[in-house]
Amino acid sequence: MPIEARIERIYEQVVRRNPGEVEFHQAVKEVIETLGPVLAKHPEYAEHKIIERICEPERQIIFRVPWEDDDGEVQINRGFRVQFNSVLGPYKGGLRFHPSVYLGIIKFLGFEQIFKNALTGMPIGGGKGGADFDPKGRSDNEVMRFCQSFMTELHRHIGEYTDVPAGDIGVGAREIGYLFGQYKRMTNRYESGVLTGKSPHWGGALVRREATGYGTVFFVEEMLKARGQSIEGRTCVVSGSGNVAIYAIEKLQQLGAHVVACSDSDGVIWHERGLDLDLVKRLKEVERRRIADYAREHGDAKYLPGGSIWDIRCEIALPCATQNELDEAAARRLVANGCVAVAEGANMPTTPGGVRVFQQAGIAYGPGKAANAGGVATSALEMQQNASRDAWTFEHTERRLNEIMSSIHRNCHEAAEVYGSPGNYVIGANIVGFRRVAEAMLAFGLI
Ligand code: NDP
Ligand code: 2IT
Repeated sequence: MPIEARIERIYEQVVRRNPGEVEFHQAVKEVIETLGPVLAKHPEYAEHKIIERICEPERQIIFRVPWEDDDGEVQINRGFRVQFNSVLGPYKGGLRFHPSVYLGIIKFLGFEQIFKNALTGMPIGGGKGGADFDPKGRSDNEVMRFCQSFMTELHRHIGEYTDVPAGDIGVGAREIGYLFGQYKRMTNRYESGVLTGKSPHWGGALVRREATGYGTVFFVEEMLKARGQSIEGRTCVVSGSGNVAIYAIEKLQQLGAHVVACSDSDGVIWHERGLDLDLVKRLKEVERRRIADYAREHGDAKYLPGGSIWDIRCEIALPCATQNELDEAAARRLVANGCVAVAEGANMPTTPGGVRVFQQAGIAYGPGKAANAGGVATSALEMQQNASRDAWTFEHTERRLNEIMSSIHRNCHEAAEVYGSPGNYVIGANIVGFRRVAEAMLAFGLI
């Protein structure tokens, strides 16, 4: 059967076997439609049905999470952990707490994570988890009780050599603390390496908090360097105002860029003289308020309720909020306004139509599995420090992160050239990640 037809058939099977999981279908399609040239060079991958096996998670766990709210009412949520692929190491990937979570979201994230983690070159497999719990407006005590109930089930499925969760949307240092406390209580083991993103006061790595955002900016630096350009003096917009967005803005500012806008799910803040990052941090990290409140403190900033951040003129755009937040029309506006680089701090934020626009325009486009891999890579550095009971300095860890992002960029850039699509980081990232996983799967026999 011709390779293209074979890939199409695999995709149809995935859709049929996983009905309604549209984000998962999208993520699978985006990867496998770029693998034709690899299958042509390596017929053994098709013979051993490597792609078909990768598309089927090794294990999927769905569980009830009952908890009591502050009014004494019982609440029931649904918890997930999808253990997708463990040929390169223990399952590794974050937990997302957001009301939109269902199996299709967790599977898209877990699938992406396999290739992202392979790209880092570190010994980590791919997994993802979460719950349809909405932390917004919940008290610390409610979040704690939810996390305790979630971990009461999850603890039997994870471990430092089995599966190592971390944060994602709605899960930060506070939640990781409650989850770790309950894991320790359930197992009677101080097993630091079972979770990453811990506070540096009790086993967390310095730089893990900053890593995804910083890493995304390091990736932009590399993409621009490859074109003889740089970040300094550029006007930038960063969507979201959570963990990834905040530290992407911080690194952009440190490198001399001018960041004029960020957002949350309610609206956009546009501050032409440059964002006041200390205020964003206070509003979001400390007080857990809405980005609209930024404009109350800076009269010259504009708040655009329900607005699109991609309408704002910029040279560098970093989507750092959520999936499918940047569609084809938004991509056209960015290109028309002179944008030269887009790197995805979020997972799958650009729709397939948006990606096509960037590629046709020839701008530097870094897909999430390459551009945001600094977060999980630094999680792997945290695991390394936990295993050796060591704690590295901020400077050392940031240098390691920078080296890892450069090497991811170099590998993607080279693979894109070798496989006949120079400058195409989508093809480069998919091929490098896929080949590492495929080679290990071949070596391990039929598993
Ligand atoms: P946070 O929860 O810290 O922040 C999420 C931000 O995105 C908030 O500003 C939130 O706004 C906004 N957002 C979330 N969901 C939506 C939505 N449905 N529509 C519009 N805006 C939304 O999460 P992170 O910063 O950790 O994660 C952001 C992205 O980065 C995600 O795609 C995540 O998968 C990805 N990522 C995260 C990594 C990490 O280390 N944390 C690593 C690699 C990727 P609001 O407060 O209004 O909901
Ligand atoms: O999407 C991601 O890479 C993350 N949320 C981070 C995963 C991790 O294990 O650090």
